[in-house]
Amino acid sequence: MQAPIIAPSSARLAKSNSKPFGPRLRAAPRARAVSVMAKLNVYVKGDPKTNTLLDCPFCHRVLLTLETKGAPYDVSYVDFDDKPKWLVDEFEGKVPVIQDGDTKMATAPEAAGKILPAFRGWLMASPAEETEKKAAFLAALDALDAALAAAPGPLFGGERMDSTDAALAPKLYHALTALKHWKGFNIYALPADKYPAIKKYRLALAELEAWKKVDYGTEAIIKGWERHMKGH
Ligand SMILES: N[C@@H](CCC(=O)N[C@@H](CS)C(=O)NCC(=O)O)C(=O)O
Repeated sequence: MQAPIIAPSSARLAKSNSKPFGPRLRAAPRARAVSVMAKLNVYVKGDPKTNTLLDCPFCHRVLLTLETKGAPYDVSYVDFDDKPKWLVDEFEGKVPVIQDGDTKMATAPEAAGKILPAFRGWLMASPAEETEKKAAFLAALDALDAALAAAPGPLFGGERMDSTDAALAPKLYHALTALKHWKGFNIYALPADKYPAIKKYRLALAELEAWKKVDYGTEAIIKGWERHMKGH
């Protein structure tokens, strides 16, 4: 079998993977920031019998990021012909899944990518769909809060925006503005323990010069969605 492409890490990957689905690593401390958290465990597409990394570009991305950041991590190889039940039940059978202590999550882009479709789904829901679409949006927001809580913080990119932030922040802005206007959904009216990472995220964004410079304002968002809702 071909050696993994990421040669320097392969020895470490293999060594750290003696028990692919065995008992968890030591529990992570409560804090979630990358700089202080316990070693992450990344579930990737691979062959657990030979500890070989296989061809998943999404896993590859996560591994490259961790390597580049120099963050310590373990790897668990997932045999696609014999996936663990939790992966199928909780993550549609998809990798990568990043485990931080007891928390398992899909990648940040995955959590971030669900916000816009879930928001549109709720905004445009027919009365019969309302409950289901609202629940789907709240689930997407929960997943985003968990992903953000595990990020360097307050942004995915730390103090500066990275490409995930640049893609996500405008969509989140639209979602929270339009849902407040049309559905009366206001995260700031919820208890403090609801969406704490998203609240921090938005505060941090509002302080950024880059954000302030190209902010078109909530009225423009409402006008824009008003047109979409009329079918434009
Ligand atoms: N949007 C996800 C995509 C993950 C994904 O689609 N992974 C593929 C492997 S490349 C997968 O696990 N597919 C399940 C299968 O083919 O059984 C991400 O960015 O992490």
